[in-house]
Amino acid sequence: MRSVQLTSRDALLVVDVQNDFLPEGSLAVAGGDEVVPVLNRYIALFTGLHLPVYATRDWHPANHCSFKPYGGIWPPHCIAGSRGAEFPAALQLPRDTVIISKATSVEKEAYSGFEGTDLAERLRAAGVERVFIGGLTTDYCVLTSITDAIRKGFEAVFLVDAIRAVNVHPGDGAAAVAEMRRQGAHSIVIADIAQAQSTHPDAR
Ligand code: VGL
Ligand code: ZN
Repeated sequence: MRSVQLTSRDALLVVDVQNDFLPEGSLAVAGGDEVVPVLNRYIALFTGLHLPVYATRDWHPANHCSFKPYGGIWPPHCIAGSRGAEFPAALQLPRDTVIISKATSVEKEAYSGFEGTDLAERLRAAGVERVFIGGLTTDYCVLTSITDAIRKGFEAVFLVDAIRAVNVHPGDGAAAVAEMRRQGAHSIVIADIAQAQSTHPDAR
């Protein structure tokens, strides 16, 4: 998309931007911290137009099945209530952000923010038709959230400048981007959001 006009049917969904996915965290994602300032700019644009912001968080029990000691593939991360599960202090989520916790039961993995949550119902109840998705990680929770958003009837847009991949296998992130496009998701960068008109009436 080259230029997007935000409307009252739009929402921002910040996926799993949590300390454990940042470079110092237990499941460190390369460049994970770099999404924070960019997401802050998206957040400012959405809140400036009184559009809702949603944030998912991985919120695992300490013995979650996705953790290596319990048969999973990941180091323990985002344990509910821990420091690592918190949103980074630099992430400027608005006070009224709708927080969606996921993968909260021991025996179930859930990458998508829609899986095992009421996210779709809450978006629909708010009149949302198009969801702009950024955060971590491109190849897991962003990809699966885009897939589910489309499957559940939303228009889905991913924020290419505000996502990073864990890349368990090299190229996973690039493959996920291609897959999201194949599924019909559009992608934008921050400069694609039309915003100049309101602040600079003579901007062209
Ligand atoms: C995620 C790996 C494990 C993610 C969550 O948020 O993409 N990745 N749990
Ligand atoms: Zn997880």
